[in-house]
Amino acid sequence: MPETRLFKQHDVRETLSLDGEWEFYFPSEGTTIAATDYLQGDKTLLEMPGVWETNDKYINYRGQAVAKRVLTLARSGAVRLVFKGVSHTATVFLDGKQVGFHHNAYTPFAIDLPWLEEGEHELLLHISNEHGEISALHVPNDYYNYGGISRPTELQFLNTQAYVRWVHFTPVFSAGRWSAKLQALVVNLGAESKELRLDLALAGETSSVQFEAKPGETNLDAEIGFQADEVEAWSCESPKLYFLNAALLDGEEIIDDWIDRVGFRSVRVEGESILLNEQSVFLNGFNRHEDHPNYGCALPLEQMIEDLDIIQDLGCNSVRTSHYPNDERFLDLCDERGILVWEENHARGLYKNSGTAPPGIHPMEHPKFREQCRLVNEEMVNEHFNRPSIVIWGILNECDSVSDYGRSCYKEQFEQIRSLDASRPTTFASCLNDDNCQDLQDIASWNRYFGWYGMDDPAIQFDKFLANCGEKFAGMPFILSEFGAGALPGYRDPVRRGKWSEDFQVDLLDKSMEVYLNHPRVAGAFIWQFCDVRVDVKWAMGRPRTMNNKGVVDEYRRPKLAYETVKRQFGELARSREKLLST
Ligand code: ADA
Repeated sequence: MPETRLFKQHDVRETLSLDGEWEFYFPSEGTTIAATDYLQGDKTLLEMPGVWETNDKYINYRGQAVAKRVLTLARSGAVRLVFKGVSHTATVFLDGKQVGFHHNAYTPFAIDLPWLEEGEHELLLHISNEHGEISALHVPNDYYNYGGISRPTELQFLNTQAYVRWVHFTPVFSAGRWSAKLQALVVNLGAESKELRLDLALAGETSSVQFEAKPGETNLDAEIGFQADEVEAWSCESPKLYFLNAALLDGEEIIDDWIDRVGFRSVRVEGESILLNEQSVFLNGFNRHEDHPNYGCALPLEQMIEDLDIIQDLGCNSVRTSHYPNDERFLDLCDERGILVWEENHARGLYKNSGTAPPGIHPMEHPKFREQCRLVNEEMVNEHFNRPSIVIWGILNECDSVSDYGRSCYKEQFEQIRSLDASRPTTFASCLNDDNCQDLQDIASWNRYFGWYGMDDPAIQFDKFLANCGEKFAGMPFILSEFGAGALPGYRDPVRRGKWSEDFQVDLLDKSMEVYLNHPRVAGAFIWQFCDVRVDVKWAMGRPRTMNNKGVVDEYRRPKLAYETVKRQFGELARSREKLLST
């Protein structure tokens, strides 16, 4: 089984997994470490993908480390170093020379090396999970910023210096037939132009493009049309997937290839509805962090499978990747299972005095904020472009959507996202009543904790909220993007003295779901949250166990009392919608 995806992305291009044991070198307490003299650090062997927090000695370590691996090349040639995720800032050195840099744990990056001699090479990653001027997005937050090579890593051997970077697929349905809009990116690492051909194959149809590959990047457009009965739509009920094959030829020789899996589905908003394949759909599910005590944020595939088994057992058709782009294997599973995904960029609660920055400091005014958001957005959309499961692009969860400056950031990012992909609706989850950005998005989404932050009754408060704020998002779909209650695992309080018991969570979720799953103005509802997760120690006072305890299962995925309530409520929703569809 390939490590980076659930299927082989290359038959011709040779790939070598770099997962497994890495040497880590940590500086002594309170100091830093440089890649150039890493040997002065304390050496520890760690299994990657992984995070150093799973080693008790480093369970609370916030700082730098150097990870080392020796590469052995059986032949000289061009290679690509592909990192699916390093948490959270990586500077890459090969044989003592810096060859790359990447910031953000949640998006992949790759380093192209036009020529590497056969034999042994020393690969070093200088990794930091520090807070402060290094990052505007990895800040002390209501989830934990881990340290390590948190997602799979591989070495790719290129046959020549030209390769297929990606082929973006956009399904188009018109006049009863599907067609595929294809946008390929070919990279030539050499100094000379080459006459090449790109052969594309999808669902039994093909297309070829003869072109001149100049040094650098070449963008190619193609289109493939299908007869009405040639392809089956991708849907929740029938998530039909097709392989998209790209072969790069020099004359008649295939010099590189690139394979992806795609689905034919359309998604758009119409009035207050969200339409999937022209059918109105209600998104019901969970907000899910990538977090587990045994793995940190570096969840193995089997944990992703268990999480989705639980999510589907509870009757969900949707997941929100709160609050960052997710592992590609998780998205592959959602593609296979017909689970609708709201994927969002990396940001949470970046507004003044929200606790994500020193008091009085505006976290979105961090000098690196706009550039780091721009890169995350670009990497998220470009790398996850073809996932049929992703039906919504989200940005900036509960950030400053009030001030003129905040609005300029939202506007800039929605424009960027749409310029990269105009085929999916956009949204952001707001929590500020004087929100000033509702007109910038396609879908309105609000986090509302009636009954938790305060003792309000959701039934009364939600209608009051719509009366007060509904004008801001009139005419567009509305999603309840977060609602929920904290429950300490094992704390039972049948007499309902107050909050934090599992009984209180049962009552509030039951009452809230009764309102939100049946309200005519609501097109989607996501419980906060799937499982309990570790939070930064600075959040400990409001987070017993230094955890966010609003999971319906605990951090080990052990069901709380509310599990059965959620399953009943989502079950009733599914039955009522089936009835609706059958009439
Ligand atoms: C916010 C935020 C979540 C989480 C939640 C909570 O809505 O978007 O990340 O912090 O509140 O648990 O209060």
